[in-house]
Amino acid sequence: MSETSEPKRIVVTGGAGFIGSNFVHWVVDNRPEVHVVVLDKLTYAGNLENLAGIPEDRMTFIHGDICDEGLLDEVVPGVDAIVHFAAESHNDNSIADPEPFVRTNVHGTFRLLEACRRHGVRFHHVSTDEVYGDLALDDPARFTEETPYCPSSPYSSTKAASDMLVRAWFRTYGVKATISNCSNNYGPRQHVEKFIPRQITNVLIGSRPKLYGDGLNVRDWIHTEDHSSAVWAILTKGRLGETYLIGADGEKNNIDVLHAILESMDKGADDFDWVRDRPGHDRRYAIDSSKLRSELGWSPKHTDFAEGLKATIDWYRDNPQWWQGAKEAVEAKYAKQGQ
Ligand code: NAD
Ligand code: TDX
Repeated sequence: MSETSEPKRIVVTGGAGFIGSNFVHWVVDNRPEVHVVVLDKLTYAGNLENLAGIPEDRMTFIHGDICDEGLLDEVVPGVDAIVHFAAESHNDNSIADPEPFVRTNVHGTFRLLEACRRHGVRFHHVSTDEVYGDLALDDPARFTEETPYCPSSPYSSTKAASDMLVRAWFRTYGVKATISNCSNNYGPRQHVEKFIPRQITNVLIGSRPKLYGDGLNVRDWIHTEDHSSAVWAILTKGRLGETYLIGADGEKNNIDVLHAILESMDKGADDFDWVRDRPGHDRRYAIDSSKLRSELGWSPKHTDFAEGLKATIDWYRDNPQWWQGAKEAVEAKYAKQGQ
């Protein structure tokens, strides 16, 4: 069973956040026949500036909560699909205060699935590779769609729970759903709480970058634009009920990424601080995306990480007004946690 038709009107939840807004720009730039309805609560992570420049006739913005059943009954009828990015997304926040994660990531996804069931709407769920737990540094294995779920943090456990709801709503109620689990994204408009933007902006304000633990944890980096094209491929060509892993063969340890940032910004290799490790810190993520590549013919465009990182550094350097307002509060929160 597959859904090969191109949707004409889609709801993008979390479309004012990092990956959601990059997806909205991608759709507006690449699919001229599609109208996007962004539904976003504008939490600390949502920013209307992320959608600046999008023509009014291509996008409608709705300020609201995915947990609001009444609102969903107004927004969902008549659309062809929901692409669900909205979430509480930061592991460190989930360790400090897990409740909003359970609310938005689990209950919010439940509300959206129920709305899709009532109104017969196609659903694509954007999830993370963190649902699979972690791999050892010396393990040659990578995650596949068959890897058992084993989440470590409050964040990843709520994402795992939401994936399970999607599978059950497909099997039991026939909701037309797909799931994607993607690795770590980088690119413009990522919140300064996350690793790469935090280190870039620390250098820009004259502070020292902060590395957790021994710095050897590995993340599998993908440019957010490649995540967007993969989500579109799954939405339009993916088999219903299936999960697709999204990754671009970008495994790197944190200290190597930090050294690349320091070098690009004319700093010395030791110009950073070691800080307290994250409790339960996952060691390594690695994605085998062969199913997505062979079945749907997808491949990433941004295969040169050093080049993508330089462009990301330039974006933060050129757009200080975008991040300066959030920076102080984020660093005050980290300082309290010894990070
Ligand atoms: P983000 O934190 O930058 O953005 C989240 C957006 O969701 C914000 O605009 C926020 O206002 C909105 N939102 C939060 N709660 C809401 C609610 N109750 N109702 C409506 N809107 C709400 O997150 P991101 O990094 O862009 O991640 C987007 C999605 O991609 C998430 O589902 C995340 O789990 C997934 N993901 C992220 C990564 C990554 O590297 N960042 C990797 C794989 C998957
Ligand atoms: O200051 C820091 N220093 C540091 O060493 C921060 C903020 C992070 N780190 C480390 C922790 C991780 O090993 O860098 C790595 C990346 O950290 P994050 O940017 O917080 O990402 P991660 O926890 O890997 O999760 C991200 O990828 C998967 C996203 O935030 C999730 O939403 C996504 O699901």
